[in-house]
Amino acid sequence: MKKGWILFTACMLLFSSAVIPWAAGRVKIGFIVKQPDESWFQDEWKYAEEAGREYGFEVIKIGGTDGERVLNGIDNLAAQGAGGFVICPPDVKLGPAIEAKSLSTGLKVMSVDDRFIGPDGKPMGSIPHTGISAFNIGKLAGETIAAEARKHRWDMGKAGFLKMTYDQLPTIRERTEGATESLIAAGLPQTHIFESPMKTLDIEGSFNAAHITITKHPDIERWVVAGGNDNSVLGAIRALEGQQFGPDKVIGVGINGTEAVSEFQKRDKTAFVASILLDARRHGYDTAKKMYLWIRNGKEPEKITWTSGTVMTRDNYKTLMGIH
Ligand code: FCA
Repeated sequence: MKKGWILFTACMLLFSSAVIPWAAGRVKIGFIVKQPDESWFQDEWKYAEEAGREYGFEVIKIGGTDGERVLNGIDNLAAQGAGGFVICPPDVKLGPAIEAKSLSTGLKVMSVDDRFIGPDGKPMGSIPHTGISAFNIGKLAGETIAAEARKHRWDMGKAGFLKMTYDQLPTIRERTEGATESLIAAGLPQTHIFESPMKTLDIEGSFNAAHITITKHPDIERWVVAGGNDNSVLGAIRALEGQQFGPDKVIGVGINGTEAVSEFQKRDKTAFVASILLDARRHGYDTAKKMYLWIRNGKEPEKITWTSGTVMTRDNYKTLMGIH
């Protein structure tokens, strides 16, 4: 009889750890990001780990810089007994493949920042997502540029707009479109919108794209710069500096805030006057916590969460970022 019980208990233990990985111990979740070297994503990881410490789950961080790394990463998560993962994909078109992989491995999936696109070209409503209100945040970036231009009595009718685009990613396209709307409303002529498509969404991609545009338009004496995130604007500002356009001739406003801090810490002001600070905590801590509760209690997260942003400048960044 006793032997029977031991056998039964052993079987139950084996069964539970094979079928419901978390039953074996602490819940594990994956947090996969497309650009692990960008401070925005390091912040998301940091906040996800904070949630993990508070709720007692483990966060497995994975740099998913391309499709292969993402799919292998998901297999690894399954092998390690994770119950699900939060992901900012390297390409939104990978959505269906990632969903299929999560189904075959039995892992739950939520997206953050960049929303999956389905085979029909539309956002995949089946996957819970946390993203930013991209168009409005872009508009706010444009309005911040316009306010700065007014402060210095610029004639917007003469300024050129370095529109740092990355249209393959809808959240970025919406941001640059939002900024354009505000700048037009502030008097920028349509003919002064100079699209500068970035090949990669980083400082180098921005630098290269801006360099081409600046060289093509030697007649422009003052530039305004907006893009999808801080790095998209920072590269362009560096390219302008290289062509003798300093802060008296350029106004740039980024988005994220995380990459803006080092710019504000420089002793001399640069043309990077502000950034729209996004809520990295909600994107990292909240998503990780939601994934944990989904695995632990079966509480499925709401399908969509949009977050907002705050204008951050040299004057208020210490307060907003909690820097002393
Ligand atoms: C995208 C951008 C990031 C960040 C995030 C909220 O993923 O690439 O820099 O802005 O949206």
